[in-house]
Amino acid sequence: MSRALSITLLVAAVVLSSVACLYAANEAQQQTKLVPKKVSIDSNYDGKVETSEYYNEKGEIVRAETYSPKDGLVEQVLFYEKGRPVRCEQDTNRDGKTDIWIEY
Ligand SMILES: [Ca+2]
Repeated sequence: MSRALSITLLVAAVVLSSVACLYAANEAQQQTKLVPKKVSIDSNYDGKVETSEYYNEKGEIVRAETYSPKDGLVEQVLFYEKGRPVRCEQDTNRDGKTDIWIEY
């Protein structure tokens, strides 16, 4: 194998591996952009959602709603900032209006 051919093959290998790394890095970057906006949870497997969680574009949870198992109305909303709970609002008498506010 001539020296020129060896150098050409070496350069080609370096270029191909660089392209493969760039492609993998780009793909990983795109995967990190896939974050849920809403997650609905049926924790007791009865086919009805008890909790819905909402997320911002960074993938941080911003709100979680809990529904009454009797009528499906929202009975509690938990608000988050930077992934931590900061406030909770509860509707204990099912009139659709908050009657308990909790700050954390
Ligand atoms: Ca359920």
